[in-house]
Amino acid sequence: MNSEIHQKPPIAAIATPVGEGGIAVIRISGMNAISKVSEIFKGKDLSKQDSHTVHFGKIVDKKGFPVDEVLVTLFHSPKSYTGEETVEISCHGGVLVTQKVLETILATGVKAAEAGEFTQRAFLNGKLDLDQAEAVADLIHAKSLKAVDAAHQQLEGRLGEHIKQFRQQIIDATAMIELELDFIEEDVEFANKEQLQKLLEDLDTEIRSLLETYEAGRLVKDGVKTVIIGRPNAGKSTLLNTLVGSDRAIVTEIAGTTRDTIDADWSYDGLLFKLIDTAGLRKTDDVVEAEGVRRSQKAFEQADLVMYLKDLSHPFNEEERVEIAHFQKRSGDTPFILIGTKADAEADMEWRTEFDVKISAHEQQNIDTLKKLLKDRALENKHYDASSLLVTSTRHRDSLQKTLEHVQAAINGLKMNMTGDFLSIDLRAALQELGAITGEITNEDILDSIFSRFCIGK
Ligand SMILES: Nc1nc2c(ncn2[C@@H]2O[C@H](COP(=O)(O)OP(=O)(O)OP(=O)(O)O)[C@@H](O)[C@H]2O)c(=O)[nH]1
Ligand SMILES: [Mg+2]
Repeated sequence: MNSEIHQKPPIAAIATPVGEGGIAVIRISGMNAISKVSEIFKGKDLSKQDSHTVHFGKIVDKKGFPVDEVLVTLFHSPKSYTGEETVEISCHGGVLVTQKVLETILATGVKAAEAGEFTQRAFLNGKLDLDQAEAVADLIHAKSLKAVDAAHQQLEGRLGEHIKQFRQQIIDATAMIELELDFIEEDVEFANKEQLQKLLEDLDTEIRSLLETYEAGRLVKDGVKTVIIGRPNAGKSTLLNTLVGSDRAIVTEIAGTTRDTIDADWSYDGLLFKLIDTAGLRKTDDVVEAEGVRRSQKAFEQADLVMYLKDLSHPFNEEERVEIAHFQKRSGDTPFILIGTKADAEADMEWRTEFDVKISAHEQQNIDTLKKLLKDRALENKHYDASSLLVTSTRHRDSLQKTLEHVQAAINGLKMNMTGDFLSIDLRAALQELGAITGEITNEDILDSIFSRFCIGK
């Protein structure tokens, strides 16, 4: 990491959420941040205090009127989040008082921070790699405990470690090639060809296995889009309500009650499910209902997990059998769970079929079994291991994918007896891609799009 700290002009922002609370924190970072705060602080002389100390005093405006009683925490450069001189003012947590403290500091000529500007400075000062900075945003936006775990792993630098190891392997390979290039005039046989090939093939395998975690990583980070489909009156909305534990959707005995898709977030065992209740599937002349059915189909197509519900209180008809087979087939690789509902009122079925689970929402039968099944099926065949690192970002996945392509090109080149200088081109391109993940090689656009995801004050 870069140890050279560059201090930019100071910026300030409210770092805590807007609203009423016990305290709020305003953060100021940049060159002379402490002396800027001293201009509006009545208490000890802050310029004479040590780093990592806390001081009680008052914020006063230009005319000397008190704004609030506060605690200020001082961080001398480079020992702060951004690496710059930093002050955190803890004031009373009212919306207006917090705003007033911020305005008072801005009136001294400190600039209001942009979204993610503190973290961007931390990155530019080498306090964090780019993937770690992204993990900070993921942590803030995490909506499930598993997403928090995944972000923590990345923040601790576990992805960075893998990338560094891959880079080292490529550098080793390049060194072997350069050795060959040095002796090319003397017509020396490429002694380490097999060794080089093995090194690159091992790298290929390792990148692949990291890439394979992306599907699970995406589900853990964004949640599992889980669609509930079936005929009208199958008990879809009842199941949604049962899972989320509230009357989110309207339930009636009238077939065709749900007209539009209804979304609800539900967490189970640390995993977020984005449940989507849909309009019952049937042919209809009702324009509104027909649009609802079209939306059900669309939700089905975008799902990560499908629950098809069949009302067990009615025997199957031919149309239903065709429909179930059709959806099962169209699900392809997306897990499809066939659920029998209203098990408390089960009718005689002529057509025996294997339900994954039979439930009764009214009598709470097998609801826990269903919940567990949802989690197992959502992550099955996704190379998910609770303790291992997951690739969760499309940006990282894309860079790893490109790295893999360059490594494969080098392997192919080697097999075709291409000369070392050709192989070096591919390996250098692979290094570039890996560098983009940790931020050693970046461009402005990427940085802007990454840091704009942050909230102001982070
Ligand atoms: N006996 C019994 N009835 C149930 C159960 N679950 C739902 N029902 C009833 O089935 C009827 C339809 O339930 P809904 O949840 O509205 O069904 P839906 O699939 O959302 O129906 P549409 O929105 O019209 O497509 C209601 O009268 C529910 O009370 C159950 O476990 N047992
Ligand atoms: Mg419904």
